[in-house]
Amino acid sequence: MKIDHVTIRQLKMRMKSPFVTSFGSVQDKQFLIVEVKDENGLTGYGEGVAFEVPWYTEETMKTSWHILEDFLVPMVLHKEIGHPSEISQLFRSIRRNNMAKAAIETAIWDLYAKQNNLSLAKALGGSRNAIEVGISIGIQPTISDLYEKIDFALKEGYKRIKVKIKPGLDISLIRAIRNRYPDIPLMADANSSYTLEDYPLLKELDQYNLLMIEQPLAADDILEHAKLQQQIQTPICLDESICSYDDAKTAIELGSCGVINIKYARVGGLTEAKRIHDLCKENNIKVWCGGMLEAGVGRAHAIALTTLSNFALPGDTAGSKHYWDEDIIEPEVEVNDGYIQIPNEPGIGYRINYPVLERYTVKQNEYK
Ligand code: OSB
Ligand code: MG
Repeated sequence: MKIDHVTIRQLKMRMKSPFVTSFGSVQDKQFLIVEVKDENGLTGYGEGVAFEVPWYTEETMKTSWHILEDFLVPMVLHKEIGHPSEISQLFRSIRRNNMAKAAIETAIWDLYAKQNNLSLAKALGGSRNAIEVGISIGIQPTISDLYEKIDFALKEGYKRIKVKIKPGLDISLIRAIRNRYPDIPLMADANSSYTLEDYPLLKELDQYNLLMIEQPLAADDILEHAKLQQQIQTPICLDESICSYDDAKTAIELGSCGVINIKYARVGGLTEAKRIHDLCKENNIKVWCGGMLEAGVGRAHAIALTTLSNFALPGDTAGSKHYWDEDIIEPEVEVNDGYIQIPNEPGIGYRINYPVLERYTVKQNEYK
């Protein structure tokens, strides 16, 4: 295939409520939408999910724009591309910048699937017709706000609840949740806010029957997570630490985790995400699909990825209306009784809602 035309758009969309973690808060979300167009005018879309502030990984929305414009777009524009699975190799001379890479790699996957009249899920080798989803609830102003959010999520049918913890808001929070909801599938995400010295506290969490604890230690650590995992029963799930297939291999060999949260954007695209999925499958490591507070395009890619067989645990890909008053796709992503139905239409399977896309676009550039 050949890409004749690329458009990068910067969007600014207000989330229904601020999402708060141990490191910061997002409400006015800025992100990128990349459109690739072939010689027949067929288009594919990807989302650049890096935040404005580099609190989660080192990338930001602005670094993504720079890396796309100055390096990645020129590497694919007017070049003969055999298959989208070759793109990550093509980008290997550019170090890291995985979210920038994923923004255009996923767009090329969408375009490829459309050219071949296949759903993206099928093109990736997925087989499910529906996926089970959970929900991630950010840090709330008060415990009663948190209860309200959990009650609502359970009523909507979400299959597991994830809450954020941080030093000072951990044991007492989890104890309170467990007292009120003794049996719900529950997990906690620390977003790298502890150190190995907090071991006694993390050990104490073992009594609360958590499905897992996500990313307790540093974002770039794999070794100390292995030391911690030896001493606690609750499975560790790695998120920030796993940026590539090689990271996943290291973590598995060291015994750093029992579970991996796969985000295609954190690892540079769908091809690398699938490789990590396959590696985990061979090694009996469970995986689930994480989220980056995506708008519809990024969400659609996550949903397609989740149809692969080893995504055995519910992910964080909640429905559009959990985040947005209006999403940039139609139909919006809908969750019924904790399930999302996989669309059969070619590509990501959701159409772009152009009036909405344009309303939220604050900057745009074309490359041809
Ligand atoms: O750590 O998984 C995380 C949101 C932004 C950045 C990092 C994380 C999250 C979430 C929410 O937990 C995921 C979502 O609902 O998209
Ligand atoms: Mg996380």
